[in-house]
Amino acid sequence: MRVLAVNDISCVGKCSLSVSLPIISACGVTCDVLPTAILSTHTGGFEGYTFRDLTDDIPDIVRHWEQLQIQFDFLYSGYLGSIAQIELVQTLKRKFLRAGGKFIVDPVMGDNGALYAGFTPAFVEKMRELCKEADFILPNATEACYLAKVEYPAQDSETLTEALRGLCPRPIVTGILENGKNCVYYGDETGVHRYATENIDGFFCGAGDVFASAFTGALARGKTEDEAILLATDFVTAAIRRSATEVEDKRYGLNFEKEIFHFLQRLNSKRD
Ligand code: PXL
Repeated sequence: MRVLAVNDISCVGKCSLSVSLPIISACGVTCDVLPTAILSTHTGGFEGYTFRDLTDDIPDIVRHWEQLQIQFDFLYSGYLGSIAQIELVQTLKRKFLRAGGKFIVDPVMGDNGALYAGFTPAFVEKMRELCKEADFILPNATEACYLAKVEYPAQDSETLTEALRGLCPRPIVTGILENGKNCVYYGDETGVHRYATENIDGFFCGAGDVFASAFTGALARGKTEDEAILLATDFVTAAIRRSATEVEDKRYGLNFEKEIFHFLQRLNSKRD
């Protein structure tokens, strides 16, 4: 199995490709990468970060891959820096995702009710278009509200998830706080389902990327969507639990590394 991860490289801060590569590779799946930008750190709380946009490099990369006739089983897109990059991902899907391959979109745009630095309503509109081409979308609660055009926080998570089914057949909404639990709501043709886990206070940049990478890796290993959601949620929860005490400055991301082993034990167990 071969995954193409399209995401930025944030040199420091453990998010995006810095977490996708180790997690997807550890799943026993090839993780090829297309970096969309290189930043000195992610944008979540650091001042003065650098940002090199790699959009202009992508057409030559695409041409070379066309010569090699590369095909991917999974296309997973994360942080995209511009509308032009969303259009490039649409091109990548057309050219390189094999027939029957799966397209997973993590519509990285915001958190805590607000868009991240640099994102605009026009970007949200374009991201909505990309979501319409996806097999799975993985918004957090904030991104789900922007995509569904409802005020944050949504009053009813089931209705929110159902509304997203108008964009994509399988929306998976993460980070919904309900009665002291951290919930994932996900929808399919049979309805809307919920997986609730322990909530641990504290915001960690990159948690969504750890979830999306583990979910993609587990799907690529042949797990069902339900199984992949459970495995990815439990992995992120364990990493957050550990990081709540181990990581003083939350901007530096999750200590997910020591939880990979347990995640893989479950991934590789026949019973899961
Ligand atoms: O984890 C999401 C993310 C990815 N990439 C960059 C970010 C963020 C969140 O802030 O800034 C560059």
